Amino acid sequence: MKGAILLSLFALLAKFSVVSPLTGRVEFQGRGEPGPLWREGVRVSVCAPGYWEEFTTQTDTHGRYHVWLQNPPRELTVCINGVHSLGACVGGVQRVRQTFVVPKLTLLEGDANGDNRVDEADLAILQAAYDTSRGDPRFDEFCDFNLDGKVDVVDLAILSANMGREGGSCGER
Ligand SMILES: [Ca+2]
Ligand SMILES: [Ca+2]
Repeated sequence: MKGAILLSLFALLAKFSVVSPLTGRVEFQGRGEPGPLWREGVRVSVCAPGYWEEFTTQTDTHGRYHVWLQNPPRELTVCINGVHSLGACVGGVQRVRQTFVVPKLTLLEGDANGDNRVDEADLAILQAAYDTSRGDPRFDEFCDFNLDGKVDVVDLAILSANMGREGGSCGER
């Protein structure tokens, strides 16, 4: 009897709590075709007036990610950050059937210190680790933007291409 009451209580609660999947795909600047290097821990920020959620999740080898939203509004802004990329945002994301499908976003790399800007501070970090490979004491994975295990001219070119850029964001809660 108690169990039956609990079950109907859960059913009632479930009616009031709408859970919607959100899915999307990113591509990583400088990493070539989809593959193992496209798996990365990313931060997914979702916001709208009066709504703010943030998740950490992992992309798959095609850069796809999924999160679940609790009682989301009809329209969302979604921002994605990789480990050393600028935040990439898109607004006006709406539910299609039950799922929010985020258009593909390109993650621009070069933010070695994670402040959502690419500037001289990132260049200084890269310079300190320049011309090293993984295992070298000076090697710094935060400026190995293309994840090839080396900090070299390729990473420098990626950083230079984004010098002065600032990433998008959902802001703080
Ligand atoms: Ca930075
Ligand atoms: Ca590299």
